This record gives sequence, structure tokens and C-alpha cells, in this order.
Amino acid sequence: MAVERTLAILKPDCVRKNLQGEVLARIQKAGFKVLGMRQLRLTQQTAGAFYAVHKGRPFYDELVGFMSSGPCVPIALERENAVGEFRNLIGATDPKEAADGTIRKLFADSKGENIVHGSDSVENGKIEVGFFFSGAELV
Ligand code: 3AN
Repeated sequence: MAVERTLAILKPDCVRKNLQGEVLARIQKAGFKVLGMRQLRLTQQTAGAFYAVHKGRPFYDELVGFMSSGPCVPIALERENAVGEFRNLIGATDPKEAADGTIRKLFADSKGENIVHGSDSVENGKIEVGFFFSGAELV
């Protein structure tokens, strides 16, 4: 299986609840290596650009508003089969449907405020890591 990169974002609800350490510990225990990590507050414009694929969907404005509502923590991760393994670790988009033991099942309140983002394909993993980190920041 190939070593891949994926982008995680600890979303504003995760930061607001002071759960960054707890969530990161679960990510590390699951075997992911942290290549880059920072904390920032997205503007509406930057959040809109990041989620451009969802433009036009009914939840887009809510999503952009939420993602720019406070600081978030993008994390570039590496592991074998990182994209699929990370999505297994975080669980389904809707925490009500997420499997027991997953990060969203444990900590998320709703489909919109669901604690953590994970890239949905290897190709998007590369694009999304590049959205937040330059090559020199991945070590
Ligand atoms: P995932 O983050 O599990 O890949 P996507 O890509 O379908 O989910 O959606 C991206 C983000 O949009 C989700 N993390 C969630 O915050 C938000 N979202 C998706 N569906 C809804 C919805 N029906 N209502 C509110 N927010 C949603």
C-alpha cells in the first residue's frame, strides 16, 4: 500500500471546545505522522475558496460562515493509505451515522459542526495540503 498525504483540519468547534490535543492524540495513536501544523483563522473568502466544490449546495453559506467563525488548525498528515485510514478514524459526516469510537461520533454535534475535516481522495489530499502549506513547511 502506498504512503499518502492527507489534510486534516481541526475545525472551529474543535478549537472552541479545547479538544485540539485530544483529537491530535487520537490521530497520532492511529499511526499518522505530522508533517506540518498551524493555527489560523480563515476569512470568509479563504474558507469559500477551500470549499469551492460545494458552492451552490444548500449548506455552503453555513459551512463558509462556520469555518471562518474562529481559529482552526490545518494539519498535513502522512501514512500508508492515509486518505482512507483518516476517513475511517473520523467517521461519517453526520456524527449520528458515524461508527462507535470515531472522532466525530465521540466529539461532534452535527453534520455542519463536525470537529474535523479529512481529504476525500488522494488527489484532493495533495491539493488541500498545498492550500495551507508550502513544500518547505512540510518536514
Ligand atoms: P466530509 O467532511 O465528511 O468529507 P463533505 O465533503 O460531504 O463531508 O462536506 C464537507 C463539509 O460540509 C462537512 N465536513 C460539513 O461540515 C459540511 N456539510 C456537509 N453536508 C452538510 C449538511 N447537510 N448540512 C450542513 N453542513 C454540511
